[in-house]
Amino acid sequence: MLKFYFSGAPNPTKVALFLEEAGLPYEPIPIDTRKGDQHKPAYLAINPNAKVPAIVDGDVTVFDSNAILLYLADKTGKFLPAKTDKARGELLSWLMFVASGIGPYSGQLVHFRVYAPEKIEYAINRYAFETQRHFRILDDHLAKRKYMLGDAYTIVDMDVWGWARLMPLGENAWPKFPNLKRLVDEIGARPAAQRAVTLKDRHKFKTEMDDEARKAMFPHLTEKVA
Ligand SMILES: N[C@@H](CCC(=O)N[C@@H](CS)C(=O)NCC(=O)O)C(=O)O
Repeated sequence: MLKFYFSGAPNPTKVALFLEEAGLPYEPIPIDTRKGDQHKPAYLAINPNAKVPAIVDGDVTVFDSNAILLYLADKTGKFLPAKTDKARGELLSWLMFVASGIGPYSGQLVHFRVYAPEKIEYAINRYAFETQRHFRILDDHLAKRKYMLGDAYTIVDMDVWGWARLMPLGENAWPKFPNLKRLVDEIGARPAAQRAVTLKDRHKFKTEMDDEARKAMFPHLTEKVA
């Protein structure tokens, strides 16, 4: 059975959404990143990047949420747009937009706002600005179509939902993105999304951000590079 290495964080949750939507049988394997499971040799053999999610599907290993969504969609033929070069181009463009823009900027914004030991105004504003710019692009795009790729619900919508549902700019920012809100609410109401979000409750993940968690997740705190 497909093994799904996960935590309750945004990137694993969008893969959980696909697995639940597609009805694929899977074995969820918790990786407690606040306890340092991501750095254990057995997990590094699966994902050398020491992050979640990852999957092992027979003799196939895939890491990175965006790569996993594409792999699973191609494999099952589900949640993909029409089989045309034009639609494939749009699919790849928006997947990479989420992978290289929405994900990293949202993650760094949360890092500098919530976890950084010093609150650096420049860094917070830089990441808030870029996060807002990326979400505005999504919102404008969704003003003209129901889903990211048109009329059909695809892996790009799942990819967007992963971070957008947590609105890293803060709940007060939602009025700026009414079209994105419509999509996030619609997906959030789907039974598969509810199962994806509550998957983490089957395991007792560590919640404290103590020294052990900081060492595992923010190793730069003790290793000066620049
Ligand atoms: N590009 C990767 C990013 C993965 C990522 O940053 N995962 C976070 C959770 S959302 C993680 O594993 N954090 C633990 C750590 O940084 O040690 C993906 O989309 O899968």
